[in-house]
Amino acid sequence: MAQQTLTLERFISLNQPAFPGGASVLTGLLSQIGLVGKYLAHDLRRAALLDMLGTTGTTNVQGETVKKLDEIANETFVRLLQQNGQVCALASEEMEQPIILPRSGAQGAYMVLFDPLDGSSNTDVNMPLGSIFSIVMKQRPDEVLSESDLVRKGTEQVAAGYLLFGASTMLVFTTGQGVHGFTLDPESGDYLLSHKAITIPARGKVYAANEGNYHKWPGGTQKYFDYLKVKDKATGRPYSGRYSGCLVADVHRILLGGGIYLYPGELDKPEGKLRLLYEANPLAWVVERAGGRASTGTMRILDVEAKQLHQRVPLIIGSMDDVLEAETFIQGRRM
Ligand code: AHM
Ligand code: MG
Repeated sequence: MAQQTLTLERFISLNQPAFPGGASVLTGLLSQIGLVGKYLAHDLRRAALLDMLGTTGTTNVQGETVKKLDEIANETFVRLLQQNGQVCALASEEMEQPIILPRSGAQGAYMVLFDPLDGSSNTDVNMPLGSIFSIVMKQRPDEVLSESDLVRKGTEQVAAGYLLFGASTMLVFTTGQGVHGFTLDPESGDYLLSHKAITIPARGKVYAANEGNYHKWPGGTQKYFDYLKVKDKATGRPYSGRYSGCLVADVHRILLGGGIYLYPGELDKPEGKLRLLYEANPLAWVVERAGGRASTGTMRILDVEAKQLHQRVPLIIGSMDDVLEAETFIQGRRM
């Protein structure tokens, strides 16, 4: 089998000249995120041997228990992106407030919002994990930044993607021109192009959701799940359930093979669980650019008006036809 040899850096320099600031800026930013991925992959591989599993004993801004690896991942992102020179602000699931870099130093034009360790309930059981990032630009070069400047609509992203820590480490991203996947070659330490111009099938056979929440869901959502399980050869049902507890891993499977991931709103928690700015928006853009759809159930994720840094949103994402069909049930247009 032919070995892939096109590195992330070379691919960007050949293919992404239209990125604001130029291909070299994008190369610098994505390489740095790739470097974060290398550090995290290294830590995750050895975590059980180095007392890095379990919790820190604290809770984050969302009231969730913080894992030691959540903290380590966040520190790694912050440290490496602060050094990058192209970044002016950072926001993370693990930080109540963003970090605004001093204007006196080499402050860049880009703001990076990230979930440093997605699926952290998987840390202690050697299951897949991810990191998600969204990049937006400062609006004016002389702008003095505050938190509200990072709270932007998904359509304003200039780059977005994720790192996936599975059997191999991958970096998948879009800058609006296709979705491309790179696999970390442990021998050379390079990210090599393994998945060029990913397109998501219009329909899949897989659904991913935490069905333990079934009785918390509104009737329309329940009916959609009931529908997926009915045997019907013509429409490819029943669908297979595949849920890893890691959004990145579940969306990655669906991006490559089709299907639908749902973390819907609940009767007592209509806003759902996932965060708009650094979970839903970046994945929504990736999936849309691959030909899929991302919805709250009633509207396009990328059109949701962002109001708060840690705002939550219901997320229904995946193959175009599957998401459209789920919307018909959730909106009560189909029973
Ligand atoms: P996290 O970023 O704190 O790990 O939370 C996000 C995760 C997703 O990766 C995953 O799909 C979902 O939360 C799992 O939640 P639940 O345990 O409720 O199924
Ligand atoms: Mg997450």
